[in-house]
Amino acid sequence: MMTDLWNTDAVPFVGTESSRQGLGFRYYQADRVVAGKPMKDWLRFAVAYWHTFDQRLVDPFGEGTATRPFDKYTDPMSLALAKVDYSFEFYQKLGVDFFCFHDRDLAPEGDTLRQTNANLDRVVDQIEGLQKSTGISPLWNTSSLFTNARFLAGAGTSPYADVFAYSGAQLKHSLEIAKRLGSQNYVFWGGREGYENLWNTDLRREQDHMAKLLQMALDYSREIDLDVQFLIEPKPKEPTTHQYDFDAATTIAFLKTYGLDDSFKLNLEGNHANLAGHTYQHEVRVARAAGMLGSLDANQGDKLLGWDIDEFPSDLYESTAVMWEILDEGEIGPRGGLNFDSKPRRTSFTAEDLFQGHIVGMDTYAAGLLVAAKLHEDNVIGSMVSERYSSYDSGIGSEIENGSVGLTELESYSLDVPQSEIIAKTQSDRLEAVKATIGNYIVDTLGRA
Ligand code: XUL
Ligand code: CO
Repeated sequence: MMTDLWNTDAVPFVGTESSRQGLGFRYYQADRVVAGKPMKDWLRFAVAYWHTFDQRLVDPFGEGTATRPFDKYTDPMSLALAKVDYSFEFYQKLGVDFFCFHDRDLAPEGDTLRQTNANLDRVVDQIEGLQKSTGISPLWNTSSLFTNARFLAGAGTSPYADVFAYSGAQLKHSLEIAKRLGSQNYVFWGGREGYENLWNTDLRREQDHMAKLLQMALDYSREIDLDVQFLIEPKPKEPTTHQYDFDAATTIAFLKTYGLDDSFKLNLEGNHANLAGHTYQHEVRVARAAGMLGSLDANQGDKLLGWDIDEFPSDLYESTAVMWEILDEGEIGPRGGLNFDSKPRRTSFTAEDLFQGHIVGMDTYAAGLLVAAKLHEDNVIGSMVSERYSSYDSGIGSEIENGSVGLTELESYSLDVPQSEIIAKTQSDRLEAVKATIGNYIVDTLGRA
């Protein structure tokens, strides 16, 4: 179907000859095999519909600046249908196999849910047709249970039962769309599932209600035989002062409290990790430790801004760290991928900037994959970490791990040992050298890529 709606060529691979960034991939080659798998299978890139096709680049102080080739459509339904054509050509030109969307990204709301669903179904018909002819499909979809004014105090956690009811009804249709379009995952980001202030909040009751909504989604997915991996996307704050899915650890505890941990995994986002006071790598590692890594929203924040600016990722140190985790895990998640929950800056307002942002993001993660593969190949991290914990492999360490000793045995083991002997069992972590080694691997690996 490749027409020329965007007035842009398909993005070529240009390699690393020139250091100047242009509209070509320096590192990403879909079929290049790295650590036993083609790059496209490690990375499984997805384009976020809301940022790339809907976002006008507004901020709290200013109107949108974006210029898009579909701006000529003024009627909301004609625009919605046209955008689908533009979106599929965009995926094809970029060479990505997946996209992600909220229900409300696709079509305008009507006065009733019935009318809204009818608008949505027309657009989904169009998507279904293009999926068939291109093979491009949703990595995940979700329901926007936070944009409309009815969700001012939350959806599943709203104090108003009619809003909860509407949320469930809206969610039902999103699950049906997931089935129809063959989404691989279904995401819940609790956009307003938190509180502004504790004085007027029944925190326990709100969390019980949230768990109920998630359970209803699981029940209905069984009823319609929907085969998706359910994901929760943690974020600590914004829009509410405190969001219940604060970070990976809090979300895991919530899922375990309500017995939902077998049915959900996590979709982790770089900028959200920073807002929670964590690195992206931390969030991925916490999810891995709990066996709950599901998928990734690839973006980054700004060190100087304390809000969710969703920049395209360009930080090689961060992408190396994240891809190291993924290589160590063997995959992003059973059905995971890298969704660019990213938008160009407000000053980068042209259609070409949309391509440029994705190219930079894809190259940043492809470069991270190359560096991480080399770190794995040379067993740089693995040998350092196993050496650091080797005292648990035998003697008192293995007795601690296998549970054959208690405090009494530890006391007799330690009571008369001189301080100097205990201190002599510790070693320098050489952390400065470790950090420099990662930097050296980035420079050296990419220099030879
Ligand atoms: C908001 C955010 C969302 C989710 C999907 O910060 O990340 O776009 O990814 O609702
Ligand atoms: Co996100």
